[in-house]
Amino acid sequence: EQQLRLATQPEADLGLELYLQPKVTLPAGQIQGAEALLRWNHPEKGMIAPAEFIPLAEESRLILALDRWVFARTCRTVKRWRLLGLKMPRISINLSARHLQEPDLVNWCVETVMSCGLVPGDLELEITETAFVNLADMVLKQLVALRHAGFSLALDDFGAGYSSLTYLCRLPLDVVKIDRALVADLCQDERAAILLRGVVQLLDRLGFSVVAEGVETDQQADLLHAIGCTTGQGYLFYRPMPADDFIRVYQDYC
Ligand code: G
Ligand code: G
Ligand code: MN
Ligand code: NA
Repeated sequence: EQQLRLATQPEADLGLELYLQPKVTLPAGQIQGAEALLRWNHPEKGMIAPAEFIPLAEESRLILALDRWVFARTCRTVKRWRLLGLKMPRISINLSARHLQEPDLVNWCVETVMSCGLVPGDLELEITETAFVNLADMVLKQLVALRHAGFSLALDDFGAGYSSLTYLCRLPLDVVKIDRALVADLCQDERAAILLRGVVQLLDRLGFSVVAEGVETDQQADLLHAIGCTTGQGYLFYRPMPADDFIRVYQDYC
């Protein structure tokens, strides 16, 4: 618990770094937002991607500390940019499923945001659908409370793994992010394109904003646009970059 508290101090030097990856309009590529992604700069092994340590951290309460570090660091970074008079888009932050079991989650998020002079509407929270496998009352209550507090909520990695269409009606969501596996299949396979077109139309009719993840080729961007998906994220446009690089790219561009 002591370590957990220490690690949530955004200035604690743990070798963690905040990276941001822009989300863009399709097919033009105008920056609309950005996702906060953790990087671990290990003293010997160099930069370690979260795919290598997030799954381990998720086995314990360590993930809470890591996510809270990202959350707090993002708030402080946005505060600093505001003080400098810089423009910025809405930033999204990943929250692991475990948070939804933490009774103080909503208060902690609201207090952290407010302590930096921000409002919850400045942020979006991305939650992976594995969080809802057991759709406990607690989980639903916390999502409702987060949204009521003003956070925008995104369902991450939709369409792969444990997806259930019932989540779309039962959860208070603003955004659905289409898993990169569906995007990867898009140009390979006629049936995959038909599937994705239907999914995008469905999400649109239900009133969600739709973001396609893992856009890597012009062909994918064009096809996504053609089937009605107007926001994307992926290496074709920008890789995740240090927060300071992001704000420079964004200012140049405004
Ligand atoms: O950045 P990269 O593609 O390596 O990320 C791999 C995985 O780690 C992705 O599924 C991403 O959602 C997850 N991830 C990255 N940063 C965070 C974070 O701050 N919190 C959580 N919970 N997951 C993260
Ligand atoms: O699961 P989540 O959406 O949070 O995953 C985000 C991760 O996906 C980031 O850590 C980023 O490194 C990775 N990512 C971003 N764009 C692409 C892409 O175009 N292709 C692939 N394979 N991974 C990507
Ligand atoms: Mn995400
Ligand atoms: Na994802």
